[in-house]
Amino acid sequence: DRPVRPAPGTDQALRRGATGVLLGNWTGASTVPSRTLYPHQWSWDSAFVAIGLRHLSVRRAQRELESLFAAQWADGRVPHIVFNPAVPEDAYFPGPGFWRSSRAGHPAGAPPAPETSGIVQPPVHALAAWLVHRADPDRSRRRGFLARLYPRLTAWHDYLLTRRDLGGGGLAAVVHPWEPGTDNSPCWDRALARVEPAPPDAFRRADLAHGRAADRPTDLDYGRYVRLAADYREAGYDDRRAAHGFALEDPCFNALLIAGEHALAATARALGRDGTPHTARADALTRHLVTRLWDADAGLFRARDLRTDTLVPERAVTGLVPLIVPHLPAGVAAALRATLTGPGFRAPATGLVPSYDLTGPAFDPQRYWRGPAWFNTAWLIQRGLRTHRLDTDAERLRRAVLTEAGRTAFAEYVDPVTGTPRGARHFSWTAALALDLLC
Ligand code: 9WN
Repeated sequence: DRPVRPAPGTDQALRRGATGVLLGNWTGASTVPSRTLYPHQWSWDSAFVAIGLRHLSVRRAQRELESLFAAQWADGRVPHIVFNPAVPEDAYFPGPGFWRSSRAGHPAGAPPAPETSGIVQPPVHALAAWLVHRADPDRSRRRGFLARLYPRLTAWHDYLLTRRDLGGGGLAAVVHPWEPGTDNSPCWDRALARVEPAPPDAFRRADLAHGRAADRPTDLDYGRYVRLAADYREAGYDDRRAAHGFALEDPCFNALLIAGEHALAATARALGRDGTPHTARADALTRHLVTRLWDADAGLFRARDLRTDTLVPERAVTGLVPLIVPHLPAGVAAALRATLTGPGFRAPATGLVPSYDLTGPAFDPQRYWRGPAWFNTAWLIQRGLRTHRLDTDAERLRRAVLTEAGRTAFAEYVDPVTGTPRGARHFSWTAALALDLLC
């Protein structure tokens, strides 16, 4: 007898589809974001994946985070890519031969193995570890999951709060457009315009073998990404020595750090330790976030360019993600909600949140982080709406994530105007976060 297939469009079919994606993208120790476009382990992808995976296998979700932190550097940084040695060098650019992390003598202290990149991604990990623990606290305790991860998570946040406080204002800075995870967002255009691009014949892109050129960053973008990464590499990835031609404070990155400190406070308490140092750090970070990045007139947070010490004028979804911060000053959450439901960020075709202001001058419905709607930011914003008891809005967004994830075969991103799926399909965090919202 053939098993009865769940009707397409039902929650059961979605659960089955999401499970299939996560099983298919599992490599034995971690999950690739996409079998074709991204054949290694990515830092914030792994955190989002663990959040979904905990509903299928708590053990795998723990492994996902543990394998990432096994590649942590001595200075505390968690690299944005951990390379799979079984994958050929030319399958992804820039690969291990570009980053050369294991080369001896880095003051930053990269591990001898595995090979990794030298930059970071947003700190979603402490939140993910806490949610994975909560899925099965007994099993977590038996394996010493939190006890083993806690010092590593603390070292990771310490790195961001010390070496990366480049502006001296108490927030963490990103030093490459790949670090905030929103590579070609218009937020980075002005800062990138000051970077001399590497010549086009100095590198070979692998992404265009799998993704449509119109959906991806341009060659000029890549020239600048390569220049910045090579300069950092030549400075030994040492933040005290590197010139950091690109340095910005991103609201999404710092909001995740705040959520992470709150998760570390809960983690410390679960381990019988004092959580108050983390709560104090979260409160201080929240104050700095509001002082340095809140724009009341625009009704959202903006990135601060540390080279000019000015706020970037572009309005992006990353400015709405601070809704996940629990103790915002009076009026901020309501203002963010108004922006979210206003003409700039309400995408009627999908109900998702575009990555960039629909009415903004640089809006492009297809190209990556310049307009398309992504599922990880939608998941974060729906969580933030719940944090501030905006449950009706949160429920609407939750349903939109589920509908769009299923309709698009777990697309990497979606054209917010037409609903056309873009980028990779069977994308891991889309499946993982849909699964999380089903449970
Ligand atoms: C560079 C893996 C990653 C995501 C990022 C997304 C994209 C990489 C790329 O893919 O970036 O890190 O090659 O474009 O922008 O958020 O983590 O899914």
